[in-house]
Order: sequence, then C-alpha cells, then structure tokens
Amino acid sequence: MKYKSDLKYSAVTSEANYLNRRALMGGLVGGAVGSGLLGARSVSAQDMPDFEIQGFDTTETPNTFEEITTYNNFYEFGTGKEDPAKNAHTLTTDPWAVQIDGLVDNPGSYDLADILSKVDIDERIYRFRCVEAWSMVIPWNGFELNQLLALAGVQSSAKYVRFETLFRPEEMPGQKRALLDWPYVEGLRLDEAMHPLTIMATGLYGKELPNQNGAPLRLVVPWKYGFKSIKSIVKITLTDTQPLNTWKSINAREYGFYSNVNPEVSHPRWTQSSERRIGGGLFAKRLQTIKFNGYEEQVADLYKGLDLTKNY
Ligand SMILES: Nc1nc2c(c(=O)[nH]1)N[C@H]1C(S)=C(S)[C@@H](COP(=O)(O)O)O[C@H]1N2
Ligand SMILES: [Mo]
Repeated sequence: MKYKSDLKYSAVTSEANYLNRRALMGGLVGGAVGSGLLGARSVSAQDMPDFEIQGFDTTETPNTFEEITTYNNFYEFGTGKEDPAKNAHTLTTDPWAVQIDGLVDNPGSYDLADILSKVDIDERIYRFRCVEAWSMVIPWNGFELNQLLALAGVQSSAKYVRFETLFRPEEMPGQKRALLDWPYVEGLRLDEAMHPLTIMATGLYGKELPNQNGAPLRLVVPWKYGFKSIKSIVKITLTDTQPLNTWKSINAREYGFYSNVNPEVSHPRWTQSSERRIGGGLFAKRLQTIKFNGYEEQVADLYKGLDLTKNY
C-alpha cells in the first residue's frame, strides 16, 4: 500500500481541500484541545506521511539510533522519556531465560541463547506509534514470534498469548513504586501473535538491543499502539482466555486490549488522528495517523466482523 506518492490528481485536490478546511477550523479545534496533550500550540496542518510498505519494511527514513535510544517509555526505569536511557544500565540481561507455559506441548524454561540458535533473525524497518501520539521509524532486528511458538508447540485449545516482563525491583527501581501493577503484562490474540509482522526484537541498527529498548527480548507489533510492545519478556503463557493487560487494568476506558492504531477512535483526552514524528523538529507539521499504522493491507483481515470502535 502506498501513501501520498501514488495519489492521483483528484486525490491531491481533495487533500488540498482537506488542508484548507483544517486551516479554517484551526482556531476552533485549537480551543477544543487547549488543555490536552496537544494544547501547547494551535493546530497546524497535518502532512500525509509519504511512504509505502515494501515487503515488511516502510520506505520512510528511520529515526537515528540516538533518538530511538534516548526517548523511551519503560516505567520500570522511571516515567520520564529520558529516564530509561539513564537508568536501565542496571539491568542484567545475561543470562536470560523465558518461561513458556500454559496450552503448549513443550512447556519449560527456554534459554535465550538456545532460542536464538533456532530462529531466523531478520531486519524489519517498522513504523512505531505510541498511544501518546508520537511516532518513530525503527530498524529492528528480531525473529517472528510464530517461530518461538512453533518451538513450544501451541495446542489447539489456545486462543491468546500472555506476556510478562521481568520483575526484579533491585535492578528496576520503578518497580519499588506502586505506579503500575508489576510485572507489566500484555497479550495478543493467537492469530495476531502468529502474524508474520509480529516479532520478538533482539536488536536495532544491527546492534544488540539497548536495555532502555527492552533488552534482551521484547515484543514489537507495528499495527498496534506502542504499549502492546512489551519489553524484557521472561514469561509467555498460551491460554484460552483474554489476558488482562496492564494499561487496560489501570484504565479500561482509555486503554483497551486490541489497541490497534486507529485515527478514527480518539483517546478520551486527545485526538488520535495525527501524530508528532520524533526528530521532526519543533516546527514540523504533525503527520496524519494511518489506520493500523499503515499495515491495513496486511492485518485488516484479522478483524473482519469485529467492531473496532467498541473493541479498542
Ligand atoms: N515492560 C514495559 N514494556 C513497555 C513499556 C513499559 O513501561 N514497560 N512501555 C510501552 C510503551 S507505552 C511504549 S510506547 C513502548 C516504547 O518502546 P521504545 O522505548 O523502545 O520506543 O514500550 C512499551 N513497552
Ligand atoms: Mo506508548
């Protein structure tokens, strides 16, 4: 699927009209969101991002290593965007094992080194969209989660996959505070987990995954809001019931289970129709947010018959 670059003349015209309408509405919209996350500046025109997905990769220029590793969400190391880069060096990531249990034929503790000897590591340049309405483009290294699930042997009664982050407050100072219910938990439906876009990342820019990005093993699901992409995973459970993920457990009105990127469903406190690309500079136009973060062609089939305004 292409964006912007393949727009026909008629579409370009309608985009210009759209931008004019936005400009006219600017004052009104600016007032309406004045107290929210986007309130600091009045609403400016949004750019349609210029990209296509070729194979697995977006054609957009990736963010720099510096940007990707110094602007993070990892509450185990603090709630500030710069905290994880400052604090996560305390985490011991070797040795590392992942407990795989529940509805699998081969439950047990899987040593990470052993896992890595049995899977295919690939590079994936993915769009990444946080629920807070910022985005990046990240060149991950990793393997498809379906390869790990195949090693474990998923039983036919399994419908969901539940993931847990390490709980080690001595090394994860944020876990000493009752900020979230620790450990951080996430979940996917089994078909989402088996999708070839869903990866376990082990690196970025061809280097080992920095601790602040979820070393040594983190989930990446590029069509969902960033909080689904759980970091530093130590436990994977196959189950027949929908797992309760951490952010939904805290505030189910604001954060759901599916959490598919959707510009049409606003967060109760801010719009999801646009996003700020990290590294774009202070005066960059916001980018339009794309349904399923640009991966609609690849994943829309998973949600046939599901009302995504209710199942957010
Ligand atoms: N364990 C854990 N995983 C987590 C988080 C967290 O706080 N703890 N934050 C999530 C959120 S909100 C986002 S946007 C991404 C950020 O990933 P990045 O820092 O590698 O860009 O990690 C997600 N995974
Ligand atoms: Mo996020």
